[in-house]
Amino acid sequence: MLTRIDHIGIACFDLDKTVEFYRATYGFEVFHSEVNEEQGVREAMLKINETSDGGASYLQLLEPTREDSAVGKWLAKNGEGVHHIAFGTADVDGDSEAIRGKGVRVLYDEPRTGSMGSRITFLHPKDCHGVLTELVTAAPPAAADH
Ligand code: MC0
Repeated sequence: MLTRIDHIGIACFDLDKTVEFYRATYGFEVFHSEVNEEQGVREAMLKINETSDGGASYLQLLEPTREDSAVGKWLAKNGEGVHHIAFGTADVDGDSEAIRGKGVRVLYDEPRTGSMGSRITFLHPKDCHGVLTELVTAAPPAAADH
């Protein structure tokens, strides 16, 4: 069951400048940052609020580490802006299989590693009315390294 907006992914050319915009304009601070080489991104997570399912909602700022990454290709074509939306679930395996059964393309056979040790998968934007959609199961608190 999808229980929250886990994050909104925003593609940017310069992570440090974009982080500073969100800090100076809204007062949002970086909760966590990391490089995900598999996904080809340097990212910063800005926590917006805790949620009633024990999780939280974030803005995820993404700078590509290489031009041929998903975010690098998207930025070259579209410029900066909202890249994807991510829904939180306690069961990314079960929910992605259920959604696959409804005819939506799930991009990974098995969930991969996302921000803060989470397990993630993506749904093809062409099957989701133009929105690249991610499903996230957060790591247990002890495993999340931030
Ligand atoms: C591509 N398309 C999108 C899109 N990216 N539409 C909406 N939102 C996006 N973000 C559209 C293109 O405009 C194009 O439509 C069609 O999809 C094919 O795109 P493409 O440029 O030819 O690129 P592909 O097919 O090579 O790749 C698209 C695909 C890829 C969605 C499969 O980006 C992908 O695998 N994404 C999942 C991984 C990802 O995005 N990682 C970065 C975030 P037209 O009409 O022109 O044909 S990593 C992350 O978020 C992690 C770290 C985390 O949360 O923890």
